Amino acid sequence: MADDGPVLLTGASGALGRVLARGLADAGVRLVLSDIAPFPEALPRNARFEAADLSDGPAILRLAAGCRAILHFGGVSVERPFEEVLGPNIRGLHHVFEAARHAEARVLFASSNHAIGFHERATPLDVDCALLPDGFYGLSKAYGELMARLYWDKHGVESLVVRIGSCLPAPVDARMLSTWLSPDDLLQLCLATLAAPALGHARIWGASDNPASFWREDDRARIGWAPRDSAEAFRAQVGHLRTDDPVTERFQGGAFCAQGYTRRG
Ligand code: 15L
Repeated sequence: MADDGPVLLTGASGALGRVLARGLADAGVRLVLSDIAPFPEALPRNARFEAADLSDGPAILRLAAGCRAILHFGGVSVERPFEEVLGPNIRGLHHVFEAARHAEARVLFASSNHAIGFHERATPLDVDCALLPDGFYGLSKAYGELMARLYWDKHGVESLVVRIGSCLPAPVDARMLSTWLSPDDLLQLCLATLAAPALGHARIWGASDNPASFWREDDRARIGWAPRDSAEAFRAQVGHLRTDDPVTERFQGGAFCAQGYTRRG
């Protein structure tokens, strides 16, 4: 993809957003950063910041105008009541894809393993597995994945759906030996998404090269990305860190599945 315009990064003030803003700027990407919260550190070079609420359609259209890509990391990122998820993750997602359509920009949609969280850990999954959201947050990610598909089929908006596992500096429990995505592998994925000559609509598992992964086939070959890190290096530190909650330990989504769980049997 020709470097003929800046890239809009939503959710720029969050933990992942800040890492990506720095890394992308260091790689020479011109950035429009946005978040509902102020950017809490010095702006990277070649970046400007504009605060915006994802629920504000005209603001998102304005921000994306002239951008070649939208890296969409904004919105609610943990399980919350439906009414709190609705504005940023449901309406906001529509605004992001409408903005991409108008700007003729490609989209990287940061989905989550919580779109498929109710699959059992013992069941290895390919990326085309059934969507089994584990809460309203996961449901909004499943909706986002389908939104990406709709905008490709109907409007030709290119997109990469990344079903992110656990993107933290290091795994913090045994589950993350399966789900961890290193921040550097994520950065390389964003750069590959921007560089891919043709993206079409692709879906990949956002996880490092973890031998204990729950996940198998996806579309990564199409964008030329291969993770370089592995959670296995942390096994000695976190391999014993399990909960005593059977729902958390049974399903891929872990503690998100157990939140508000009332099913008997
Ligand atoms: C997510 O989607 C969350 O945004 C993050 O906070 C982690 O909890 C991660 O999933 C996970 O499943 O570990």
